[in-house]
Amino acid sequence: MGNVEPSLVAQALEGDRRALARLISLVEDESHDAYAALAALHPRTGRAHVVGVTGAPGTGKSTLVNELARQLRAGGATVGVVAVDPSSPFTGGALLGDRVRMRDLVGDPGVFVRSMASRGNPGGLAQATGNVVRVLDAAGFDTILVETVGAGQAEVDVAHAAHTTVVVEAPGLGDEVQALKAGLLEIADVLVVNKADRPGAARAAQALEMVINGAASREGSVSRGDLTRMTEANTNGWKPPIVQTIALDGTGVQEVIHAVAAHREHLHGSGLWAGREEARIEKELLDVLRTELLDRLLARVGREQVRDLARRIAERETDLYTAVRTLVGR
Ligand SMILES: Nc1nc2c(ncn2[C@@H]2O[C@H](COP(=O)(O)OP(=O)(O)OP(=O)(O)O)[C@@H](O)[C@H]2O)c(=O)[nH]1
Ligand SMILES: [Mg+2]
Repeated sequence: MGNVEPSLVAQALEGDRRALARLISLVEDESHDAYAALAALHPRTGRAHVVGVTGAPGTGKSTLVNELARQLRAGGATVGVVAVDPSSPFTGGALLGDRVRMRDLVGDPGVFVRSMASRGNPGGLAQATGNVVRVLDAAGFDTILVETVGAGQAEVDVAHAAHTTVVVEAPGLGDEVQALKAGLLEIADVLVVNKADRPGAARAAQALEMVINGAASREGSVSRGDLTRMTEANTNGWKPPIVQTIALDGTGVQEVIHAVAAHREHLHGSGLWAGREEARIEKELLDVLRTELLDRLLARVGREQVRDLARRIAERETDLYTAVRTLVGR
């Protein structure tokens, strides 16, 4: 471990916000110092409730996360926010949402907000986000909200790595159930129809209700594959509640908080919490291992040889699998 790290970890855990911000930057970059810091933090992790918030662009995720943070805070909980989204108003670690409401949060030691770019993390987005969440967990934040745009698979994976996944819908985006199209419904533990002040919210909620209940098969609007996956997702005895919200003024947000808390109780009560933790850790372990082994191999054989083999495959001198065998050895 580098000289500075032990004190940096200690300071961050004691509530020094600048140390916390520096520690987060350190683990985002996945340097050697980062590994040491993460090892030191590990025994203190595993206490936070990690809540993923995802959905189509513009559905109001950031606004909802702001309001969730504010209302959770009002209830006495401490809250960490990780916004994985370059277009997020959480730019530069500052809360720039609704300024009047945010004034309640700015300067509050019980809230910490961090935004991160969705590109440019060496070990991938999931790994970098996981590391940032671990730091906030160790620092003692009760709930950690992770906002991602449900656009690409990487973003969806990040949201799904949470204990509880909230999928946000909104009416008037040209599609009644956007989350269904994006493959997000099957990962939803709580469904939010935001912008309930707009026409079409009740209809969107009804459409979701039908999908959840499987009744939509008769409407012909949902494919059999979607339904099968939904049913499988629900065999653990949890039916995702559908909550209508107006994130702009906080309407319905307490209900989301209750639904999220109920899901946590469900995970604990059914023994699923430990199972999810282990599955998540196993996946992380494999991801890190994959990155590490690839790095080692590339350090040994060199990029040049990989490029050369790619050229030879393209020219039909060799094939993909023979090339891989050549690279990894017998
Ligand atoms: N009418 C209405 N507008 C809302 C509501 N919640 C959010 N908005 C508005 O919707 C727009 C998008 O809100 P954001 O919170 O940035 O949405 P987002 O899902 O985080 O957007 P991306 O991160 O870019 O995908 C903003 O103009 C918000 O003010 C709501 O409940 N009602
Ligand atoms: Mg956003």
